[in-house]
Amino acid sequence: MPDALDRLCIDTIRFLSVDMVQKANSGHPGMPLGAAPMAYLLWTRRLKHNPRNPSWFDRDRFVLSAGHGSALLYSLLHLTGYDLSLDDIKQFRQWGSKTPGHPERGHTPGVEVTTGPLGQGMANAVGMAIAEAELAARYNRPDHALVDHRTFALVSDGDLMEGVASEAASLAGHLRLGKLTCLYDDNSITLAGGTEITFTEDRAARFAAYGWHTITVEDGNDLGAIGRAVDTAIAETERPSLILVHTHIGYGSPEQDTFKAHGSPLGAADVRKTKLKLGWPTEPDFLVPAEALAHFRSALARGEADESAWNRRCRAYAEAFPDLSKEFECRARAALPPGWDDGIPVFPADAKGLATREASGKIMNAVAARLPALIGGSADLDPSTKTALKGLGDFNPPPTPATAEAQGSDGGGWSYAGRNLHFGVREHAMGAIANGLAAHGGIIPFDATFFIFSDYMRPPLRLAALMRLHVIHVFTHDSVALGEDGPTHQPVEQLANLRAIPNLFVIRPADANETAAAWRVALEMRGAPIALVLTRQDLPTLDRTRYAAADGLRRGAYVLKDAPNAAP
Ligand SMILES: Cc1ncc(C[n+]2csc(CCOP(=O)(O)OP(=O)(O)O)c2C)c(N)n1
Repeated sequence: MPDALDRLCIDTIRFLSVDMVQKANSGHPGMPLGAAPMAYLLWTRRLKHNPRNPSWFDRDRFVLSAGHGSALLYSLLHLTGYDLSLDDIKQFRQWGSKTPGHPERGHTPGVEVTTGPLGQGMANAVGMAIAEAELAARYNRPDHALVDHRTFALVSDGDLMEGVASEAASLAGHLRLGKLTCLYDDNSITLAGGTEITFTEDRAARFAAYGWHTITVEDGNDLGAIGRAVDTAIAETERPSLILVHTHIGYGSPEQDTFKAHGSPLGAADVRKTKLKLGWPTEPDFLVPAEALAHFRSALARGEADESAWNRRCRAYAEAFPDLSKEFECRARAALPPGWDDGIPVFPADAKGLATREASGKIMNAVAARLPALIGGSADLDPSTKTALKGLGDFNPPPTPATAEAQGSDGGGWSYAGRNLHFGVREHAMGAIANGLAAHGGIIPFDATFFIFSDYMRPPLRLAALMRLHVIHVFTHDSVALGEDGPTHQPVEQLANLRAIPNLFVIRPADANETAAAWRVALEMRGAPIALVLTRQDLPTLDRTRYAAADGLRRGAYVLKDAPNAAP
């Protein structure tokens, strides 16, 4: 059981969160009340982070997948010393504040991803764990662990009910992402009722079947048990871990264990009752006892020491492996290496021409060797989307007899250093995992599928646009010339649909040289996702000595050829 200081700190999180929701008269008090102990333990004893530098590359990543519990995250950020003041906390859910209703990447220091649409964060976390595994495999050397961090996610019933979480968890289990740990706030309550009316499968057995390691903590207030579970998860390097922590939504409040505690302020009278019940002073609101704050703020010294130690490791690495170090540093800065585009082909004029998917595949393969950050794959469609990076390895756990003989290799061996991601037929998770790869940093992710199946990816497409993530989507089999598959495979409204998403750049090149220009735009882009919409059928390659240059595409539209007498 927690000692007095632990208890004081946990209750500080609880009541900061409750007071935030109460003052805003809006928000979700139930989850922070129940999940505060696991959050406290993780953030003060296990999470490697530096509150003074939220973008430190080798920090552990923490994703609050249950974004409605944002008050919990803001409490942790404030208390451990991020640039988020008590005044910011008091402005919860107000227009223009740093503490919006759901966590927003790029808006609040320390928020890794925008969450709120349930299930997405968990899949983002899978992407982050893939990013870490790839970077570690490519750059780490014996005695030089340049990349060595974990990904933690706090997930709820709603997260685990969403299909995207199942897709992502299935892939994570297959990939044996041992540095991924999900803490599941297993409280048997959702927004509109108890889980007994909708969600009764054995979750531990389900995740075990995906290939996860599962641990159950019977009492979500038992810090010792939570700590042991997290340590067991960390020690398990071969499988991702799901820690099922039994908690009580709205812990200590008159609404405890009811769905009423999920998403409504407790009300002044019940806030008071809850404080009295848990032995907390009823006044003032937003109380942060000095002793608790001092304890939380020890994260600052720990974080600075951890980051300094990493900086020393980076210097030693740079001496031992100067070329690799430069390459890593370039990736970490999200820069394009000099000469990255030297190999982009110029396609000669040709009346028959080629499909823009074909041109795209040639362009990708022409730049990939010089651009190690370019990593991605398709939802089981590379032969059609032409997105395989040939000879650059297949991302999978280190070879086993099964994978050594496996079909579908793009060449270059099966390992975590492989740059071809095989997403399987999982478009929704593919999009969300790509967001996680981009949010992690060091990776320019691409994904690919038939244009029609972008419909299966709309939630992560929209979130990437909101988060300003650099993700490249390759959508092929555009137009009526998609082939013989019929109306189910026919994109009709998809182009207008994607173009309606603010901050998603949609490019539909008209020939091979425009495809090259489109890939330049896509790779040089910062702070936005791009969709390249490509054909299955051949398109004539225009004669650019007679028509305007293809890089007019950069302007969004350009005059290819003036009408005679300038009268179209
Ligand atoms: C995709 C999606 N659908 C619906 C919602 C609305 N919503 C917010 S929280 C929630 C469920 C809450 O249950 P749980 O995840 O168990 O959280 P808890 O009640 O334990 O806080 C729902 C349906 C959402 N945020 N995202």
